Amino acid sequence: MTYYRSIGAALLASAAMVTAAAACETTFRSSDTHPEGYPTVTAVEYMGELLEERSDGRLCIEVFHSAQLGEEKDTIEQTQLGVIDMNRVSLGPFNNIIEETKVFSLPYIFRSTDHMHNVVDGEIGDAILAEFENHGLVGLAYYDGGSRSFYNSQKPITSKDDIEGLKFRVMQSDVFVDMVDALGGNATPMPYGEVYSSIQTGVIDGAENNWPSFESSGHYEVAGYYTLDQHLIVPEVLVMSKAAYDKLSAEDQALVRQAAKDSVPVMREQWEAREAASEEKVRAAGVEIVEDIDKTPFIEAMVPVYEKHVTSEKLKSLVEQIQAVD
Ligand code: GTR
Repeated sequence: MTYYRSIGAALLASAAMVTAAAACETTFRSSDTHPEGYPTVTAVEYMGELLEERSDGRLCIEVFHSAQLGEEKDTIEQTQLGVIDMNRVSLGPFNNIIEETKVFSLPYIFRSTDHMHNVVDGEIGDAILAEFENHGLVGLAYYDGGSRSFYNSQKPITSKDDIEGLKFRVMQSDVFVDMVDALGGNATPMPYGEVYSSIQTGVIDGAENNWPSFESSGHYEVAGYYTLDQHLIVPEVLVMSKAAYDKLSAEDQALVRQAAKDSVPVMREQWEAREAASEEKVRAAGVEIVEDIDKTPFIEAMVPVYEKHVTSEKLKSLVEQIQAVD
């Protein structure tokens, strides 16, 4: 009896799912490198729920997590081409494509997460999002990416000098290559998915990332030293292919933009919780954490990076505007 009842319930549930799916006139395929349950993934899923509800079931989003659609650099190209509809990525891999995004990827440009929020939630944030439209993309929203710090398999980094000679993976952006070089290390740009095995086999000594990525990628299993130098606070960004966006009516475009914006506070809340949970897990695993490092030599070493990348009047003015925000 119970058996038949549960089969009946399961059939009903799947019938309901088929009906809901059938009602979606358009399902946007959205890419993410992170696994199920990671705050960037759940935020876009939440956005999908809002969109479906507000469009009476016409517009849906399917999130392909865990890099199912590819690594970030490739999925960005595919989103520009319209092969992928939506993409949640770090702003870093856009640096070599959209110059203006560099200003949010400069080491120590943001004083804190609050400072970053004040910048991206204001006019400067909107201006950078608008730049995506010149590159086949529509910038929808910024998500949190915490602060990134160095980890490695060799030794605790207790001062800038300890970085000398260490080989670090960075995201595919010249800004980050120059950042590591300026600190005396060797930078290797590499897709995220290759980092674990590259540390394990000694191709690189380490990488840099925030607590949730350090934890969810399992990098902490092969890199037992984490130094909280917090050199980067790079926001994450949610973009849509302009090809997909342009097919929508003005009303639906507004629905998409609003649902994306409304997912931001939810994402921020989940991010905070995940940061704490990931930190706890990494600490419990016995990773050696250097917390009270003197950041001044790190900050001073970044002068040539700014000089090399902030060259146009436009970028110089953006940097000044960011620094002037509270
Ligand atoms: C994470 C970020 C990802 C990806 C990754 C990386 O913090 O959320 O989008 O950029 O870092 O280092 O490649």
